[in-house]
Amino acid sequence: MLPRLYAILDRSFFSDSELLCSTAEELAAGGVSLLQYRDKSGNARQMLEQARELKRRLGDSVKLIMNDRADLCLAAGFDGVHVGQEDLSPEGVRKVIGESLWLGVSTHNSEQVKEADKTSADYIAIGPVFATLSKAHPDPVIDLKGVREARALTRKPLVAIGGINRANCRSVIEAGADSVAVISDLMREPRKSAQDFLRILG
Ligand code: TZP
Ligand code: MG
Repeated sequence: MLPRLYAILDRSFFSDSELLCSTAEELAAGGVSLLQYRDKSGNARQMLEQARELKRRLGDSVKLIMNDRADLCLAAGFDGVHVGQEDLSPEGVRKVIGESLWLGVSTHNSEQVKEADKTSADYIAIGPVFATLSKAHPDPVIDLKGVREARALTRKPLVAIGGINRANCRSVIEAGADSVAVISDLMREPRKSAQDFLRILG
């Protein structure tokens, strides 16, 4: 089962590796147990270095998911991969990572949810639920209605993403999501914000 809170560390929020890793440690101290590493602009070598550092500092206390890159997931000893609609297909990722590591797939509408439901994905992400500044060229917002529709289309664990904060996260779970993925509302005071989310999501 997925934890209620799925934290995403986006490289673009950090000036250096130390800050990224210490933020990850603060999130873990605040109760985060599932964390995605996301770097949309870095080169593969630097990403691997940073991912290994994260793994070294967090150990097995937090499940680590690599955005986009199955190869870097394996090389860094992560627990899974998260892919979007323009990355390797779920079947392609499975060939690389095998049966046991986690695979998550991003979707943005009902059609994509139905497709993802037929794959071996361990969870399906849906969004953006609300407006977000953390993603370049986001798909149209789906609102809580989109979360409800997605819920009706799959029995796989459902992660909602996009513009989710402490004020609206409860409504997203009530709309049928199992978990909320969050970038920006965890960045200011990571430990405290994680604690807040986990308390609110109970
Ligand atoms: N995919 C859909 S919205 C989004 C991603 C990666 C960004 C979510 O970031 P935030 O800051 O929690 O809105
Ligand atoms: Mg992607």
